[in-house]
Amino acid sequence: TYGPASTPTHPLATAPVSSPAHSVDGFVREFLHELNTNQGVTLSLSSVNDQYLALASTVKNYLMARWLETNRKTRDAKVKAVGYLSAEYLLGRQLGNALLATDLGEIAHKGLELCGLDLATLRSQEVEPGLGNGGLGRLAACFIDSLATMDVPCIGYGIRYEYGIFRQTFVDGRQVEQPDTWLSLGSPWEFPHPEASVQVDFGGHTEKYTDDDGRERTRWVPAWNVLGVPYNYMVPGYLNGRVNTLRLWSAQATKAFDLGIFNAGDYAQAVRAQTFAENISKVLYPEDSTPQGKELRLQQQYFFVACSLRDFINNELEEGFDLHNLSDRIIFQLNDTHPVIAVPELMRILVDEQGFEWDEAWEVTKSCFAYTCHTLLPEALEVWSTELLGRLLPRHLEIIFQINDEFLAEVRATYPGDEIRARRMSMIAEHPERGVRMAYLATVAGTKVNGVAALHSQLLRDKVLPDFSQLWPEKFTNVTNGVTPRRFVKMANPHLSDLISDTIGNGWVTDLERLRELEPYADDPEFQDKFREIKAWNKRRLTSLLEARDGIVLPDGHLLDVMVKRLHEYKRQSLKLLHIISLYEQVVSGKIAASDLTPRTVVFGAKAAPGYKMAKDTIHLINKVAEKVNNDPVLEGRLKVAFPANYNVTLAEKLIPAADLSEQISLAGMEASGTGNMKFALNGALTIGTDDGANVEIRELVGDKHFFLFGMDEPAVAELGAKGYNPITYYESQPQLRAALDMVMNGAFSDGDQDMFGSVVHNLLHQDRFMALADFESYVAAQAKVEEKYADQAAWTRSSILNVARTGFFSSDRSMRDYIQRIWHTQPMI
Ligand code: GP0
Repeated sequence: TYGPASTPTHPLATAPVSSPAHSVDGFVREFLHELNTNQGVTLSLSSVNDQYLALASTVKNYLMARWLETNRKTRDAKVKAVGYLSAEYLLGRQLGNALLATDLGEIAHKGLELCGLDLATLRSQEVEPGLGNGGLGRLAACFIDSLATMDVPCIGYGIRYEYGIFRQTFVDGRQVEQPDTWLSLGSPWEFPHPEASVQVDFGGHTEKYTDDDGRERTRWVPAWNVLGVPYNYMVPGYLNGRVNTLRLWSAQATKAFDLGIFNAGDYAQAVRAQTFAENISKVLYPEDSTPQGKELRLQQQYFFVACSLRDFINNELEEGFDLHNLSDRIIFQLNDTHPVIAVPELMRILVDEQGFEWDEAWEVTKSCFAYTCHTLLPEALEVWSTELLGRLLPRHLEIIFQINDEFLAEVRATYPGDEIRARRMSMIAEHPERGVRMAYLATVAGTKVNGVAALHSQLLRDKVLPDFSQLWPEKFTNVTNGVTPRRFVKMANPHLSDLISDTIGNGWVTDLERLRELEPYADDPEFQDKFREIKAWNKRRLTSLLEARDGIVLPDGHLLDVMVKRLHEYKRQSLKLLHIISLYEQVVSGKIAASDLTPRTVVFGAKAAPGYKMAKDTIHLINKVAEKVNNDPVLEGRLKVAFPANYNVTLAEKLIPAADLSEQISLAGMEASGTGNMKFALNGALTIGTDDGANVEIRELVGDKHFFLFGMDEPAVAELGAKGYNPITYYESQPQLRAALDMVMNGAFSDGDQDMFGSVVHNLLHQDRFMALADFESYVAAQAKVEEKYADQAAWTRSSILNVARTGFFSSDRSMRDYIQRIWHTQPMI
């Protein structure tokens, strides 16, 4: 326990903490003070990193009083809070967001200028905390931003990975991963609290015993343990004085790490073994949508969840709360199945430690969790082998078995004689090995289960969890994802933000539906001109960045066509690539003149999971196509392919505002939601996309005329799948497609080597699980419509403005409102 050490007696100790003066002068004073006392340098001798660290501390000092006040206020109000449990938070850089939240941007700029320093230079010194893979982790970051801005008490719980998502480099066009050493130059945004560490147990066995009241009880006798050290991060609301907390856990060895070895007296071996414990929070698993079933991963999951529950419950007990009413105090939102082991953990705490009866504990547990599913891909649904689970967490496996037994009894009572159904619904899968279906456990335990876009939630009910939605229809709901307008419009697109604010006022930043008020300006030539000028400025900004960052030169005046997201077959980067190859092939073979092409630059950004061969081969092929296309004079500079390495949040903030065309081309029924799609539309890019995920809702909102729809819809995909899909028939019947694939096969992009991309082509021709070939014709036709529209700049700009005006729905503030109303039943503090 780590309560206050003493009751404060000095009057200053209870006086409100004050912030530095909100003025250029106050800022400079604070900054220099930080530089001197924290970095231990004078301005004249300081490095850029010193200056950045001092700047970060300065901004933190402005937030500190609000953070302390928020904590006090929330503690006193005794309201229900949200505990967001997520294995990933893809935060992006902190400094810009903190400046925005405190309205210190201008002041910092001027103050640093007076010191002879450039704010932009210091900002680019920050290494972003890449503690997530992609959409799922970035969503968590948007959500905690929105909750703080909406004055909702929330604590985000996660893992402080020492190495975040790998840094991607290209060697001869192939992806090579480098470790992400994001902590190496200092970590000014975190506050470690070793005194508040908690112990987490693993392994061992369970035993039965009779307690003093003569009750049969179970106890877990673990074999080893680690310490979880909390690191707190500030999560500032936008200009509202609220600062919530993100608490990330770091694993540290305990003094008695392996009880067995210590007892055997082998001191050296025991100390060596301790470093093993610290591996738990060492590195983020870089697989997106494809769990590896690795033991260390399960350790990570249990580690952060056990720390978080312990942390929250200890606080409750210290405040004298009755755990029977835990759901009046907290709702734990499970961000996918990664934290689902929290369910048996809470049961274990209540039953084994707090002496609850099983049924009593289950009532509490059932009301404290809700589950968000982020996928439809069967291979993305986590199943932990009972062998592994039982070895690592023997007591939890017992608890899961008991939850399952009672659940199946309920199923059998509801559907007497339907044993097939009971087996289908069991949390325990029997094949290919015995394992726990974490999504089923989450569904049974959660008060609510939600998908992340309307179509996804529908398919979740109908295809992934049909038996469950039949049994408990009211349990299922949808919350369409959203993105924070602070980071992705206000910060990322400053000139557009100014134009919007000049036109309709400031309110849109926290009430994004107000962008609707821009609609009347879509036809206004003067507004259109300004809007186009801003897009051009964003393109110039991107051009200088890519030149400095990657040595990539973007041509002027091109349509900027952007596809940025994880490399995954279902997202179909290969379809985009086939389009590029096809354009190139038509020029090379003389079917069209280069001068007939709409000048276009295609930008890719994508990381592949290190062990995902097909994804890595696709990256290789994109780079080889880029090399060829970019250097062939036959194209007269009208087609360019750029693939900057290491796409991350920082690059996204520059890339998205510059884009004209947003590629959202997954096979219908495969992308749960997408969130990049929302960021592009909000920044005025038009979407070319399938009827998938949140694309459906984007199209409905912006209107068909302002969206380039193509491809099969989900029912058509299902029908073709049922009929039997044979990709080779498309190759045989479509000359343009055939020519493009032949070009790859003949070694046009591999210096004549016909094997290099053999597996990619072979896969497309003979398997093509995500039906890229089936949608090729329709995709190419939609791209022709893109070109036609782009030729009419006024029409394009009008559509672009309407995309901004009509996509305010996709603010993560709205998502949070939906969670609050449909799932959490929490209240803002105001
Ligand atoms: C889904 F299953 N997502 C997973 C996963 O393991 N990782 C991940 O990032 C994504 C979906 O693919 C999404 O459609 C969705 O918008 C996002 O989760 C947030 O819900 C891609 O953006």
